[in-house]
This record gives sequence, C-alpha cells and structure tokens, in this order.
Amino acid sequence: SYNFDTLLLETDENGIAVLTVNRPDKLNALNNTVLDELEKAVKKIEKDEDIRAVVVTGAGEKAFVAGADIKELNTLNKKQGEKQSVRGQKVFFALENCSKPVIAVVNGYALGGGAELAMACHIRIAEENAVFGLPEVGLGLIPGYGGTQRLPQLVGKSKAMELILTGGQMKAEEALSTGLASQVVPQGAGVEKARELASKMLKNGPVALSKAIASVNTGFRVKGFSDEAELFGELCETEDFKEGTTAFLEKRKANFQGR
Ligand code: CO8
Repeated sequence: SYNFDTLLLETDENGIAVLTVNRPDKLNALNNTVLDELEKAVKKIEKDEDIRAVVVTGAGEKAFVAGADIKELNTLNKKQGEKQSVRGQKVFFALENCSKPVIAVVNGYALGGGAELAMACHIRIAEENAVFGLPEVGLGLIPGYGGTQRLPQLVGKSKAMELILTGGQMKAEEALSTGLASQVVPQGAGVEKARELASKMLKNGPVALSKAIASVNTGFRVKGFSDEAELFGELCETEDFKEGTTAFLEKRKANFQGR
C-alpha cells in the first residue's frame, strides 16, 4: 500500500487495487491535494505490476465524491479557472486511459467533479444510495472536468442536457436505465461486486484488456474538452459565479442577476 493524505490505495492478493478518496468530513470533495494525489496514484497504478485492475470509491457512507471543493473554486479568476479545469481534465484523462480496468463504485453522492470522476472510470457500479448530478449551473458554473463531454457520451444528448441544465439528480435505478451505471447493488456491496467483475476480466489476456480499453476510448476522443475548460474560465469572470459559490459557502440560496 502507498502513503497519501487524502487517498487510500490497497491491493489484494488478486491484484485488484481499491483507490478510496478519503476526505469523508467534506464528503470527499476534490481539492488540489486530492487531484495531485490522484495523479500520482494513477501513475503508480500504471507502473505497479502487482496491480491489474482498479476500483475507485469514496470513504464513508454518504458520498462517492461530492464535487470539486467549492471553497477553492470561489476565488478563481478566468485564467485560473480555465487552468484548473484543464488540470483536472488531465488527471481524469490519465485515469480514463489507464491500461488496466478501472471500475467506479458509486457509494453515495457523485456530484459535479465527483460525477465527472465516476464518468472517467471505465465502468460504474451504483450502490442503491448513489446520487448522480452535475449541479454546477446552480453555482453559476458548468461542469469543468469533462462532464459536458462524457455525460452525453454515456446517456445521450437529451438526457444529458436535462441533467446539466436543471442541475438535477439521478438516483441509482435511473442511472442504470439511462446507461450511466452498468449495475445497481445494495449499499455496501459495491466493492465486492467490483472485485467479482474485475476477477472475470482478469481471466483474459492483460494485453488484450489494455488494447480493448484503448480502442474503445479512441472513439470517444472529442474536441469539446478544451472548449469546456475555456467556457468554465469565462464563467469565473461573472458575478453569478461569485454569487453561486459564495451562497453555497454561506449555506444560503443563490440570487443570480444574469451577469
Ligand atoms: N466542496 C466543498 N465542501 C463540500 C462540498 C464541496 N463540493 N460538498 C460538501 N462539502 C462539505 C460541506 O460544506 C460540509 O462541510 P462543513 O461540515 O465544514 O460545513 C460537509 O462537506 C458535509 O456536507 P453537508 O453538511 O452539506 O452535507 P449534507 O448531507 O447536508 O448535504 C450535499 C450533502 C447535498 C451533497 C451537499 O453537501 C452539497 O450540496 N454539496 C455540494 C455539491 C455540489 O454542488 N457539487 C458540485 C461542486 S462544483 C464542481 O464540482 C465543479 C467541477 C468542475 C471544476 C472545474 C475546474 C475547477
């Protein structure tokens, strides 16, 4: 096992690693430390020959990951906003392009950056209490870690638009029926199910698995990611963004003025 402040990475005797985002007090929100450590963890996973598949999940009973850390977002300007978006996208691309199967176990809230993290994984298993959503518009923002690209890829444009523009939530069963999740399991049973699924995969040729992942991913590589980052940056200049993120931190409703 490796040492991180905000992640746990543990590998079992079958070569299945469990990578847990571990900030349960903040519902595992992705701050800069988590992003940095995720990047390091993916590099280690890629290099470590004892690791053959990865399960990504969140610590605690409430959340997979409740999003980017809104406290850190609140102060970003246009340039920093775009840069931060590109940075997170890069970490998530590394995960998506991992040569070993990556299975997300969504064990609670997967909101904003958390839903985007789950979508960057190869497969999503939802526990019954999973809640998916891209609530960014409620903060005067848009998804910035690939959500505007990956959600339409997974569920189609119409459902994706509905979820993104309402900032609404999708529960486990709906995630299953729209294709966002591939399975629903009882609360607490996700990691075991993921291990079972990974074990089936690992009976196959590892080189074939890595080429299959690369080949599937190739078809989904689109230009929109850089536009998303640019648009995210533009929003960081608006009063609505300042109001939306400040309102969250002050635990009140946002009052948007449309500028
Ligand atoms: N950021 C920072 N802190 C958070 C976050 C977050 N995303 N989510 C939860 N927390 C904190 C809360 O502030 C609270 O902290 P404290 O105890 O110090 O007050 C603690 O976690 C527990 O949360 P709650 O008390 O709010 O728990 P509830 O059960 O009442 O509510 C919710 C759970 C509904 C999940 C609620 O926490 C919530 O609405 N969270 C925010 C969800 C959200 O809006 N996520 C999207 C964030 S924006 C984003 O992800 C953008 C991604 C792209 C970025 C691109 C470039 C930067």
